[in-house]
Amino acid sequence: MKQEINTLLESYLAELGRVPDLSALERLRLEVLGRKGKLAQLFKDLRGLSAEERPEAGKVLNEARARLEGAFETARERVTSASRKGPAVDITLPGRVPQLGRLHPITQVSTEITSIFQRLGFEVAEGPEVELDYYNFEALNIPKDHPARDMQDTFYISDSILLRTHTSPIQVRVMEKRKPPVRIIAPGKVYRRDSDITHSPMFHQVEGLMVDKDVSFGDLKGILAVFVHQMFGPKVGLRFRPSFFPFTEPSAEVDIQCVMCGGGGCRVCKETGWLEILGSGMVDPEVFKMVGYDAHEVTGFAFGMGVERIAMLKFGINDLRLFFENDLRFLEQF
Ligand code: 2U9
Repeated sequence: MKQEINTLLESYLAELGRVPDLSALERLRLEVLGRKGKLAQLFKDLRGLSAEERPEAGKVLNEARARLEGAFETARERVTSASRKGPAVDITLPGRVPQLGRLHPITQVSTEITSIFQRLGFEVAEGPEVELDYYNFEALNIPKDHPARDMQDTFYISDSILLRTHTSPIQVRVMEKRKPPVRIIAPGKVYRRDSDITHSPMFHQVEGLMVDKDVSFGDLKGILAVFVHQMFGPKVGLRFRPSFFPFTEPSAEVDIQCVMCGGGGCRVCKETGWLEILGSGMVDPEVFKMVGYDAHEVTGFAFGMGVERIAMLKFGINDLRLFFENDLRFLEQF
């Protein structure tokens, strides 16, 4: 029997050295150490031995079981650490390209507009989005009964505090603090109680202001023509159309030749050949009076534009809501 035990031990130790994975190992374990396995059978066979042979055979069998159990443990460690290493790396696979973030198209256009004016000597100015009624309306010659002040259009926080409806209060605050000459560009978010396909309750504006001795309507026309040509291309035509704003006099709206049809007339320009892109004018003397400037000493021009509108025209986008949905399929195109 001793011979039989040693042969079995040798053959299983050899197999354990080769076993490839956990399931083969388990099969082997049941075969030899299981309740109905080969060792269990040998333990049963001990009963058939004589009283002299049994102790010696029992000792050999116990030693064989201990060695096999140890060998199983070693084999288990070997196959589990091999499987943890995983398959070999395939160095021919293309690398993973990390997703790059980018600026929102509205930020890109706002920055582009601002940079054009910075190159023309304008300095960027900022101010609070939660404003006093005084800076948003009163100082801009918008009287108490003006329709722009209507609760319908403005988000009021209290009687005298509101969300700014334009970035103009930035210019008022700068003029209050500084003496002329002033040449500033004021980008930022503004808020109006409006929401449909062409209006969003929050949108972006860029406004500009230049105040000095002898600033003329000609200066306004020259600066805005440079802006239009840098923004939309040197061949795009522009025109100034008379308009009215409480804070400028005279006032003018600026149209450019339709970016879709080139001026021939299409659905986008409602067959006129022209698209309105901004409002402008000479700063009203009443506004200068409010900030303590002498309207006999200085003159100035101001202008304002909606960034979403400029971006829609520049990129040929027909639905304002696309800017606010944050759909990557849209945003990734810019
Ligand atoms: C001061 C004095 C004058 C800013 C101006 C406009 C004309 C204008 C609109 C364009 C489209 C707003 O986004 S929009 O709806 N803006 O037409 N804005 S002049 O005039 C100022 C500003 C500040 C102290």
